[in-house]
Amino acid sequence: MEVYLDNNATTMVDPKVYEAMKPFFCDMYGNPNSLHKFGAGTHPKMVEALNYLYEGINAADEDDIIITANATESNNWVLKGVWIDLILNGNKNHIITTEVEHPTITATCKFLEEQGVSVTYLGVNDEGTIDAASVRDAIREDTALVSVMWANNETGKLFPIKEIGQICKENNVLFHSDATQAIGKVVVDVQDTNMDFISFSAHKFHGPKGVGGLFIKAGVELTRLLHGGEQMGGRRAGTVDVASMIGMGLAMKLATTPDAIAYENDHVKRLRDKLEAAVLELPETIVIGGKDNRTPNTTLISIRGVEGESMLWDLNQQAIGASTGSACASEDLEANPVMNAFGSDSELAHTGVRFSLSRFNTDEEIDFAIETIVNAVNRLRTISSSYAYTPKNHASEL
Ligand code: 7TS
Repeated sequence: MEVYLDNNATTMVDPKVYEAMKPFFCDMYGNPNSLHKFGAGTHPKMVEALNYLYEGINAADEDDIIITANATESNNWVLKGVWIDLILNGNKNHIITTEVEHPTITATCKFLEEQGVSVTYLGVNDEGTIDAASVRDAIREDTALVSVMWANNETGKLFPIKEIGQICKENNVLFHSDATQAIGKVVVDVQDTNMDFISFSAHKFHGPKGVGGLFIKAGVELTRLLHGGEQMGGRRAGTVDVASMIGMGLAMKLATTPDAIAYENDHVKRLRDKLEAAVLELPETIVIGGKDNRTPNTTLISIRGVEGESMLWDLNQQAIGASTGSACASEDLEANPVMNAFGSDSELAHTGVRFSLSRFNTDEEIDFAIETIVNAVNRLRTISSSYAYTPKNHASEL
């Protein structure tokens, strides 16, 4: 049996999405900007896809949703666009974000700091989230943008987006949320939360890789970063990947209906909780950030005495895929920055394993995963105890 529990890294394309994309490779392959039937013939399906995207996040008709390459591009665009518009060409110089954003936010902020922008990185509390009031306290006269993720990719923790949206509105500051890990897991409503921008990536909700979106509220300026074409209403140049856009649209529809969200909170959450409860029966195991207020599919568990990477190795031997942190960062064995942000000791930071489920996981898979995890922990703990390993000694060596 193969068990895929790394859905926060990426998801399987829903077979229905794959079917919907197929005609646009070898049959309806025209450039959508061409006037002939090969090109313009794609428009009805593209419009349908766009409508699904609008409905999925409750955008208003006048708002914009720009098709991008992924959340990486959308996040970079918002930060660099705001820098150009309000900092280089305006009188602002400050951005507020959190310490636990995905590197597509934090690394871009570091780049902007090198350009002279002042950035406040809000720390998280014991539960791995921030208090909305800390945003209010950090806002200054020259604050251009607040960027706070909707849900954390490592812990699944949800942020107080609605309250932060209200605070930003009251203070006349632009508000962006990286909703990459929230779409399809919880309700993402851009109107209810006073959002100016949100970013998302199709492959996190059973769509194809290499396509994403940026929601821009009606009337909000954002300098274009890609010049040389009038696609996307002139906001982003480049021939649109028709198949991917259509795939993303259907994936959004399938992931965001009330039934789909209910299924996440019922089936997916039940499986996650079952897995988590079984692992927590092992001594010295904890859920990083605690169990409250999370996306239904994610758990980040620390198993004391078991190095995360060793655990993954054992799991992989049994064809179980999980991760220790962002797949993008897993080639280096640096302690996970999100865990460091919790102020966790370095041992804890090296022992986290992330299991992220999807609607395609089954009870049988989870039972097999539980059995394999328990065996792996017992094996790895036996090995580490033969080295007279104690967490304290280990910490002082680092
Ligand atoms: N934002 C968040 C919150 C993410 O989790 C990721 C990917 C991205 C942005 C970037 O998405 P992309 O489609 O542009 O690559 N996160 C992860 C992860 O947690 N493990 O692997 C990739």
